[in-house]
Amino acid sequence: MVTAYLGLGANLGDRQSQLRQAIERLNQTPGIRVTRLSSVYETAPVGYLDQPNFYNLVAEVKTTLTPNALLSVILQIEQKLHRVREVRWGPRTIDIDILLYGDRAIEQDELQIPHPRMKERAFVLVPLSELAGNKIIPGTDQTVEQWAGALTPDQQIRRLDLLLYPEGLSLELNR
Ligand code: GSY
Repeated sequence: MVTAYLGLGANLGDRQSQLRQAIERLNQTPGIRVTRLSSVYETAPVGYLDQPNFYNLVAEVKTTLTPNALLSVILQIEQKLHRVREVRWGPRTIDIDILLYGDRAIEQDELQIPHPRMKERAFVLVPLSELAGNKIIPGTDQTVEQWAGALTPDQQIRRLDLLLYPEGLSLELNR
């Protein structure tokens, strides 16, 4: 069983619902258990700027899947949620990135872990700090919190007072 951290983002349609559906599908997949969620943040787009703000969060999962099997589950979930991705870096109903997978470092064409751009992104480092601030990012000698402290202040990010799982909505976390 490996602990992995996934970055989730949505900026089309009902962003809260997209995130919730993605989390539920992950948690329903054999070999994946969603164990903790960060707060949800509203974040200004990075990269391609002419698009709506994102809702971002990080999910901690425990998994028996290999990194490549986890990636293929993620791609299926993105497709099922009708991800629209006409512009590279452009708007999407849902985007799920594998940020960290245990302490592994992986360099394949289709899969790089740690996620290659995570160290510069407030929308990743700020929510990830809530769950794994003391974790060293493999391939570097600094923790998630240290990387977060080195971010430039220009990236707009706002923690939302939003409960993704209000009472009555079922996600059997820690099952
Ligand atoms: O890599 C994730 C997709 N993405 C995002 C995102 O999730 N949030 C923000 N704020 N900007 C982004 N640019 C891209 S690409």
